[in-house]
Amino acid sequence: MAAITSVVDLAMDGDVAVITIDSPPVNALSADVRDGLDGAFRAIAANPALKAAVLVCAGRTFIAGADISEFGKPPRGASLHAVQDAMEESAVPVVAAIHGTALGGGLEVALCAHYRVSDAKAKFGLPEVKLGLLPGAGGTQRLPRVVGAKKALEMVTSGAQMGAKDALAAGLVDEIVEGDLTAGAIAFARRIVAEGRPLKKVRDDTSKLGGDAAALAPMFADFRQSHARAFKGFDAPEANIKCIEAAVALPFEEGMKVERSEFMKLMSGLQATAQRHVFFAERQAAKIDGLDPKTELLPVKSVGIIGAGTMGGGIAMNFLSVGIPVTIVETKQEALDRGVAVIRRNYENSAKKGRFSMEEVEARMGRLTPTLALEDLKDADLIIEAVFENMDIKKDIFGKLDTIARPGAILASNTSYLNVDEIAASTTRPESVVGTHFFSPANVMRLLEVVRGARTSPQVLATAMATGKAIGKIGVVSGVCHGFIGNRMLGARQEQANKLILEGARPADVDRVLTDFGFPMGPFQMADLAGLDIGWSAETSKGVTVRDRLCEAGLRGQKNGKGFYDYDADRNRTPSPVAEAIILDYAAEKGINRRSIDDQEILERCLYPMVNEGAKILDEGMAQRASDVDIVWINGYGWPVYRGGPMFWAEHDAGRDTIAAALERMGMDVSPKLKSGW
Ligand code: TC6
Repeated sequence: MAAITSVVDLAMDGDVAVITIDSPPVNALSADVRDGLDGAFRAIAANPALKAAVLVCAGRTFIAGADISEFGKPPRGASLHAVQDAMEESAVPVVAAIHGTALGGGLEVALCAHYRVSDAKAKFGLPEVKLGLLPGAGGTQRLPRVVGAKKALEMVTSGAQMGAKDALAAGLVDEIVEGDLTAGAIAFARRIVAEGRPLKKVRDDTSKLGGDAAALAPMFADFRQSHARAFKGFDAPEANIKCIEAAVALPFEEGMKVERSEFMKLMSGLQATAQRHVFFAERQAAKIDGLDPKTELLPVKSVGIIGAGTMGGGIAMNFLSVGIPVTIVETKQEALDRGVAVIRRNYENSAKKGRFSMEEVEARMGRLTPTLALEDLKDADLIIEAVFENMDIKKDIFGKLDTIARPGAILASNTSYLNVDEIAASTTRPESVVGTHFFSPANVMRLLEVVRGARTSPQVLATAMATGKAIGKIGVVSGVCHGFIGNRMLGARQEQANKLILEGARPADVDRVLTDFGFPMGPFQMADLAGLDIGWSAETSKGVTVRDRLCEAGLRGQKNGKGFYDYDADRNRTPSPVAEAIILDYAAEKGINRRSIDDQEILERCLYPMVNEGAKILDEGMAQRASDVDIVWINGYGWPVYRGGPMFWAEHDAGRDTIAAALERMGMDVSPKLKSGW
């Protein structure tokens, strides 16, 4: 084998050249890889004895894309387009041999090979849209020429991956290789040479596009319309659509020009920077300060859950879905039955939507053991308490668990606000206690705040994070403080939202400003959805808050069709005149002078204090890093991903200084880190 660069080798198998990329972790197209490929194709072109070339990757995957860490930096090394041209123009057939995931630039390179083979587990996709980009290495022009404009449109705007079987059916791969991939690819190359098959260039074949521009115009129009809501606020999907339209309407080279110009626009925009930040922030969140990455994990082969309500049931589903048995405990049979029925119904609904089979529903339900006896948790590896948010109840449960749970079991609380150290102190084993704060619906939402108590052991913390990953969550470590990272910041926003509606803004104005910003819903829509009477009861109501008054007037939110909004049978909402009258009366009673409040003030007053709270969380070391705060808000509270999270937004968009100055004008106590940076 001859090393072309430290990460690319060129070897000869008789008259077949084998190029191997070995650039861990994911063989991304770094400058070194591009230089290596450039050198390899030059060497191949200069060797007249060769009959074919195979491109293969070592390690866990084929090229997983451009090297994202190079984006936004000065260009270095051979250009990807030049490498692709050399490959496509090669005088001998080039076969790409694909395993793992051929993503982004990786798939775009493979599309310049004359043939593609893969193993049966390989996956193919153009996920650039998730980075606020489009496949800028010919992907928008070549993919539709292979799988058709419609399928390509779906793939580039969703970033969804295609499995090997579908790829074979679509013509994206020519053969699925059983056994050793490199050997299979070499044999395939020899076969096409022997059969005298042509040098297929994807760029030259328009037969699979599915029609010309006029014929496909209605398809594009429908696609835009049916995805308008999902794409709202994002720049990249529309740019991707335009490029696929260009692939249909224009000759290849012209289409490439459109791709280039749309790519450059996206690349220089803030959204791509924000989405790239989120990509790395997600991976960074898994790293725990001060913890040896080799910390041995505890086994989590069985889980106990206390509470079969909305949270407990949703949490249970996460484990059942990945094959981990769950024992779920309630105090009353009716509540237990109700909880189990909800889990079953959720699974059945998914099965009806075709996500999995009815047998799978039974398999998942078969892993669930409902019980009224806390003692049944004695063998569980991990026990998660998900009961009413009340310290005395939680302490009582943890005291009992201390006597029941096996030594070494992890005792977790799903508390969303309470002091995990105080809960831990009700046991004789605080090192085994950790917070695992799930977000509702717990089977859907990706965020998991893992709350590190003062005495939580490194093993327990590492296992909680790893368990989160195993059930498909993004774990973020938080210290112990009221509301942890997410709810503590939400509190700062809610306080302002509540003041704004008394000072003159309408609930619908506050909601509109925040949904225009990119949140899926505003604070008052959220309150209505959650139920205005959470934690409220007629017996104890003191009538001191607007919310008390709304509840006293029978407004409960979406559940009874009356809240800050009135809801019709289809859940269409209109601002509630009753709620408005209550707010006006309340403001008058408190002597608040109402005034007109513009959208900018609403935005600033809702978001700046939130950022300030995030910065205070960093001041106190409650979050490990600013990007963790961003991940919490993106995955738990619907902060628009294209704005990168509150701390990214403060740093790169709104401006820390601007925010600090505005907060000072509001008379608020400004975090030192907000002034100095984090
Ligand atoms: C593109 O191609 C544009 C083309 C236009 C050209 C002009 N670059 O996710 P994992 C790192 S855009 C640099 O934990 P997995 C990652 O940060 C790109 N680094 O592993 C992590 O580093 P750490 C289109 C990358 O097995 C490590 O690799 N491609 C890249 O769970 C392991 O990653 C994509 O968007 C990269 N492209 O999943 C694909 N990819 O260990 C992005 C990963 O220091 N990648 N790293 O924290 C993925 O989706 C997944 O990484 C995966 C592997 C499915 C390949």
